[in-house]
Amino acid sequence: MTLRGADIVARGLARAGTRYVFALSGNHVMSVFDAALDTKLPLVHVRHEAAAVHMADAWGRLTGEVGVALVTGGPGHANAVSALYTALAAESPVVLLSGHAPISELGKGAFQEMAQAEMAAPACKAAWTVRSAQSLGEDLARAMRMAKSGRPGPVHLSLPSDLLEASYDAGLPQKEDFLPEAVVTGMPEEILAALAKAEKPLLIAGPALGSARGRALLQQFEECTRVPAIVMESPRGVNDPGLGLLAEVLAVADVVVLAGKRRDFTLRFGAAFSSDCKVIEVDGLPDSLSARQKSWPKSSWSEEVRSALAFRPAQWKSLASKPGGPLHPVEVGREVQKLLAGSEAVLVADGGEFGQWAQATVTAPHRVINGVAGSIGAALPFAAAAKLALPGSTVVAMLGDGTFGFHCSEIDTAVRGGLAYVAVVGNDACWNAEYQIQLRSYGVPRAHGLDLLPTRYDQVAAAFGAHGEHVERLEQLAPALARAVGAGRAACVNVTIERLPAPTFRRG
Ligand SMILES: Cc1ncc(C[n+]2csc(CCOP(=O)(O)OP(=O)(O)O)c2C)c(N)n1
Repeated sequence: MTLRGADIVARGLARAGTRYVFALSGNHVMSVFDAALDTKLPLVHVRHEAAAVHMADAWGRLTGEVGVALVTGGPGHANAVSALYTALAAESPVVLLSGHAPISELGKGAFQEMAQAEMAAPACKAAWTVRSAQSLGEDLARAMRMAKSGRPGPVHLSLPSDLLEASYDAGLPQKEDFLPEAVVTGMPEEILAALAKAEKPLLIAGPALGSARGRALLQQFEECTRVPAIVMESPRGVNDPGLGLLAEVLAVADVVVLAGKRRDFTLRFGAAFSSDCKVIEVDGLPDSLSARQKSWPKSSWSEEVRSALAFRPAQWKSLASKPGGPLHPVEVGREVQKLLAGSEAVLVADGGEFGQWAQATVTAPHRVINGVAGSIGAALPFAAAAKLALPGSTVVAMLGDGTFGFHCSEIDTAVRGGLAYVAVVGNDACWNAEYQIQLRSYGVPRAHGLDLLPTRYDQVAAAFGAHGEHVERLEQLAPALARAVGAGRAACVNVTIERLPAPTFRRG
């Protein structure tokens, strides 16, 4: 069968079961745009290449399928690279396909020629340039397999435009060729034995288990063993405000299994545990079947841990914003929580201090946060992809005003695509997380340069065709959120909030 290289890519993606390709056009990949027409592969055309990767990332986290991004070569590819780092730290299965200068012109000063694979490599599980038409199909299948095999993560493939545009007598990889390699699950018997003998055992999982499916698996393990299982996926590590008094729990644990969780800065490189705590690192997942064969001691430890993680200051219940505004972030969280009751609801949280308040005050069955990478800006692409992945769900993104600026043009993508989410912008006219660092580290007189304008982001959103709401006082919030949810299209609720440091928890 004679096919263009671009057809091999488009048909290969379709055969792999790819439901959407998050793309930004450019000379090097127009042949793939053309080929996508014949395979009916839907392209979600975004406004910045990083947003394409962020959307593929959220898709990967929420569906467990490989999220595919397609961008052009050179600067288009370079724009996409920073978003790979977020996907890498979140252990999200992503494939970035970037067009590339033609092989026949390399080294001669080709248009947008760049060492693309080398540039992407540090932010990927693997990155390479396709070298021949014969290997194109297998390269694609290998990239898709690698993204999902073992610990998931992003894989990059550069596609020289001459290989895409020429025709070959070539076969396509089979469906099975795209499937991930079988993962060895289960935990060695001696690790289960160490947990069973411990008085205060913990299982700490890495971000790959932060999905709804991963959390269900951990819950099964916890129900069967009574060993508390905790996912750590926040850049604030032991101070993750979504995990209450986690630091206290870690400090008294006697056996900790790190399941696919690195002993990195989020665990203070191990200093979060007491010196006599036994810490075991393992890559396998907890397997409740083999765990079920053991007898597990009864104790109150797992309840103690659950209540520590759920700890929030008692005064939050009665906390009120100043009359006439601005709003306290706890009150914003309280109202947003009411929207997220559905079984498929999604919370996206991003940005500095407001993102932390969001995670401390709001829970949802699905959660997409900026993750261990701690990179801000992805909220709006995340929210759009979440609505595509779970079309029947309520999707709420809570983000800071600085963060809004990174990808606000993706509101256009959401409006064009009919993707109805609600973005709640905590507007304190400041890059507050960094402002708080200045206050803490250098003192009030040396705080400078971090103010933003109290911009009407609701009007920015409205200009892109979304629904806009502006909230300055508490009594305006609930009706504004209700109108935003009811708008049936992307909506932005711009809320004037107090400029507060993120919450940290102490007992008493
Ligand atoms: C890509 C990237 N750039 C810069 C930073 C540093 N940073 C972290 S939080 C923050 C401020 C965020 O401001 P905003 O979104 O308004 O939220 P706020 O802290 O005000 O609630 C900055 C600049 C980062 N983490 N990631």
